[in-house]
Amino acid sequence: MSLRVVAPMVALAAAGLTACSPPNQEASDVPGTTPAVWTGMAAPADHGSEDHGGEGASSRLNTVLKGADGKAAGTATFVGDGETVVVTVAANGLEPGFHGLHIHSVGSCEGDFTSAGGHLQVAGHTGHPASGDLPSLFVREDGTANLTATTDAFTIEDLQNDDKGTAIVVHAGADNFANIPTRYAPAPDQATLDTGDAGARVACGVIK
Ligand SMILES: [Cu+2]
Repeated sequence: MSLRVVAPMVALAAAGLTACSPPNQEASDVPGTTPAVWTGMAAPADHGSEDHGGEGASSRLNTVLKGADGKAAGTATFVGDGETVVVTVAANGLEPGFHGLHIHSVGSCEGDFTSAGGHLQVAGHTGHPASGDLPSLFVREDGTANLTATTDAFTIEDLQNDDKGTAIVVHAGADNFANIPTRYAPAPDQATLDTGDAGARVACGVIK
């Protein structure tokens, strides 16, 4: 088949696709359905040493995750370059499936972890997604999970806000990111907007 024949066919196919958009596909008008976060970037090279000062140096924070039973449940690291933060989580001992994952606004992981407060909002930011919203943690059948995500919604400095620090929290359930299509009226309530309905807190790590 010559190129001359192929080209019009491709054009036709493309036109056909556009015409076939589902007619009943409503766009959500709830802001915050697409977190300003993306995954898929390879984890940064780990040089196995503390960061070296000097120009272009990245800053790094580490935390150990504590499970609801008080046992170690993995680690999280945060590497910032001034504009983005690469979050790397390696967890274990969790229920398989998707779990909400957020930075919370208080560096405290006591009891049921409500001591960690609500989702982090950096200075001057309100609404959804919250600054601390992260892609969900997918736990495998063996209870382990690995995630690497890059965000520009907060900086390493934001994680060390004031003296209270922040915390990374894994929730018992999946996060809906307040993404409730309007056909499920009424609109999401404040609890959904604030929490994504991800349920109890099952692992927590203080970031300081
Ligand atoms: Cu949370």
